[in-house]
Amino acid sequence: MTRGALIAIEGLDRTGKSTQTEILINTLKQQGKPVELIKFPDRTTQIGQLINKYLTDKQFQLSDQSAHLLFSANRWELVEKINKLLTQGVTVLLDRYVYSGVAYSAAKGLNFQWCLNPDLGLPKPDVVLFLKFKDDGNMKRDGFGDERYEVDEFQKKVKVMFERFDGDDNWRNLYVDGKGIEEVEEEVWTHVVKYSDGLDSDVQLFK
Ligand code: FDM
Ligand code: MG
Repeated sequence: MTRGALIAIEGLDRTGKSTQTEILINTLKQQGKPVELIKFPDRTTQIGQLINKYLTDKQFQLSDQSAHLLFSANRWELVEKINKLLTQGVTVLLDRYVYSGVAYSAAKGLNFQWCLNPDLGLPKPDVVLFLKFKDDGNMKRDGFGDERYEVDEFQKKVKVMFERFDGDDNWRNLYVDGKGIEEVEEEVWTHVVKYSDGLDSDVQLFK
């Protein structure tokens, strides 16, 4: 039975993830391929609303560990939905996922493996597109600086943590420096096209 592909788009803030996921969704839809977008954090659930408060209200205090576990819990809230869609042959596009979860928390000084532990058992993406600036170009983009983590020094630490996943066989670096939306879009497609009709293999889990 062919299942849908699980595709994650990752990156620092203001690297174009949401723009590219939206384009990719449209491309797949135009080809008549069933696809669903899931954005993490999903701020609409009960846990998601708490996360939203944490991100937007700097007075709202949570320990780093508690915040981390909420982000993970937010993924576990949606795992049933993700698995069901994949089984139905729907391509699931994730705008941020486990990798953001680990990178942002580990950048605060929490142990990397400790950060990954609560996500063990979640479905592992078939492919991860990591939108990446060679320098700190994301921090110069409009809109940067509004939320809790949008601070230059912190973003640099997050980048280092993201890069610890580089080398995983599903990881694809996609450099966006100086590129227009369409150029990035084409590159995204070259990485995704082979998954666009689904896969016959079982979905892997984080372990
Ligand atoms: N973020 C996102 C985390 O710290 N942990 C997570 O598990 C996830 C999914 O939340 F700064 C951070 C990353 C970002 C913030 O994300 C909100 P969006 O994509 O800007 O909404
Ligand atoms: Mg953001």
